[in-house]
Amino acid sequence: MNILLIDPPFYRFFNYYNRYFPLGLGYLASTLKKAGHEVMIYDADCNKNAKGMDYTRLPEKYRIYLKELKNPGNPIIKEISETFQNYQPDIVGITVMTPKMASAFTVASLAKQYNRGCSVIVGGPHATLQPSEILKNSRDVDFVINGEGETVFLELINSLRADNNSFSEIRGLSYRKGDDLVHNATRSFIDDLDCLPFPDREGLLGLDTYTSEDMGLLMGSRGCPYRCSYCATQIWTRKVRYRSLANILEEIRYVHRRFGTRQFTFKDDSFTVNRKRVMEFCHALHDEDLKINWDCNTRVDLVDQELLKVMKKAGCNSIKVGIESGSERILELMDKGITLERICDAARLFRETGIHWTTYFMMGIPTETREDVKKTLDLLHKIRPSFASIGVYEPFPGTRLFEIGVERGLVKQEMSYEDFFTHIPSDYYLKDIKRRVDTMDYENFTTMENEAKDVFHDYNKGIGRILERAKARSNIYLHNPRIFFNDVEKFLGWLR
Ligand code: B12
Ligand code: SF4
Repeated sequence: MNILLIDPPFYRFFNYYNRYFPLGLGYLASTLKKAGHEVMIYDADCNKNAKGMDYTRLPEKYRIYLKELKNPGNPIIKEISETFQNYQPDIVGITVMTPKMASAFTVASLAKQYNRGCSVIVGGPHATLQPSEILKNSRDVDFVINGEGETVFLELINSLRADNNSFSEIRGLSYRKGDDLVHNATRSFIDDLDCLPFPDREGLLGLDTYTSEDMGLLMGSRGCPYRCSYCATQIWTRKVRYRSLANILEEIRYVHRRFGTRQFTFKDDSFTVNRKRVMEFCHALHDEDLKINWDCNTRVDLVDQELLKVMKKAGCNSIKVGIESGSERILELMDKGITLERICDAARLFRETGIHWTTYFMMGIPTETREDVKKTLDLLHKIRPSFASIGVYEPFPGTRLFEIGVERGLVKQEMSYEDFFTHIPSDYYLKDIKRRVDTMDYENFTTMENEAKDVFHDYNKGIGRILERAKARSNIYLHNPRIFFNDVEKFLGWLR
């Protein structure tokens, strides 16, 4: 049985930079291969000739996306159909984050056009949160898998291969039985992450279009103990499960040797949540003397001077943190558990240590006012991060802020199929697209949004910012000039 795993196209429709190895599909592929199945990964969002980079401007182009999804002559749509014809899958697995739902439905429909008999299975964060909505909306989707996918997907594939139609015992699976929807019991999480094979990077179609850095994505833990009210990380639990350090180092060594990777990116939710472990990891990595760099995400309340110094010495050249807002009131509503004082302390630590740090901000939270947004802009200039981005809040199902939106009449619980093809992704789940916040009208909000994005764009354009980033990445530029030219191209696209 041929199995094709697909990350649906999205950024590619706008020619935006997107070359991230789909880690989740990589884990599924290696698990299935280990059990003797035939699998390929098709990253249909991989953009070989990307130009754009300023993601804050992306929503302005979403209309093109909705139009092109329905255009059978679009080169991306054609490429997907051709890939089905060439690879002849019996099973198509699609990964989906909420903003990619219309893309996922489109891929499912193309799969059924290629062969009505092939099974279409959807998994990933959005599938975990809205299984009923997906199955109700599309007859092209046969199964939805909730949560951590490795074991449940393998059981489903084995059952499909045996052709025994016995799905009722497979925990974590949702499907249709006649006109009814069946949701099997949930599945417990994998205890020992070391038992999973490394994600199957070699299984990617078009492997040579990725840079060595693209191959450097990895995850050392699953789960996050925090519960920020906007964050859709429910796919994992509050209990953090860790891979052993030996297992992580082995993957790093392997990827370094196989792809020449010198820049690794940890996609753990909060990399420094266990300080002792990070210290041990840094010492072990330093002793390996691989001359690699790495970056990670964490929180401002999970760093201190000693830790940052040790991380830097072990090759950490960039840290990303969510600041979200300059308004204490909004931070509280976000359940972020951080204060403005803590943010300023962390800013000082990052500057003193000389680590490149990127910050994420948000605006458009229900009840947010112009004064709150002004506080965010003031905070940006006060803390002066190496790079800063701001996005408009998008309500994701399964989050506390989503429920607050529902209570305030701003957000609806479910979307229809038509909604996904008539609403741009940043407006998903809004009851009225002209009512994002309940404190100001649409025109005022849009003006404020554009002003805020301009402030961030101008901030990032500063020559100091650009040099700071180049300095942080000088090691990989020296070893791989292609990455330098990629960065220049990304930067020029972003300037436009
Ligand atoms: C890396 C990453 C990205 C990369 C994507 C890289 C890639 N191609 O995978 C980039 C930077 C592009 C990205 C962008 C965005 N991201 Co993101 N991202 C992540 C992050 C940090 C790690 C993803 C990952 O690799 N996880 C590790 C693997 C092992 O897990 P996984 O992918 O979920 O896969 C497992 C299961 O979900 C399941 N599974 C997944 N797919 C499938 C498919 C099948 C068929 C089956 C059976 C099972 C299955 O099995 C896998 C193995 O257990 C997660 C946070 C997290 N901790 O997961 C957020 C996360 C997925 N992102 C999120 C968000 C919100 C975004 C953005 C909207 C942010 C923004 N505002 O721009 C954009 C959306 C882009 C888009 N248009 O779709 C949310 C998703 C929310 C949601 N409801 O969908 C998450 C959960 C972060 C969060 N805490 O809120 N992201
Ligand atoms: S935003 Fe970060 S810290 Fe907060 S719950 Fe999500 S992953 Fe955890």
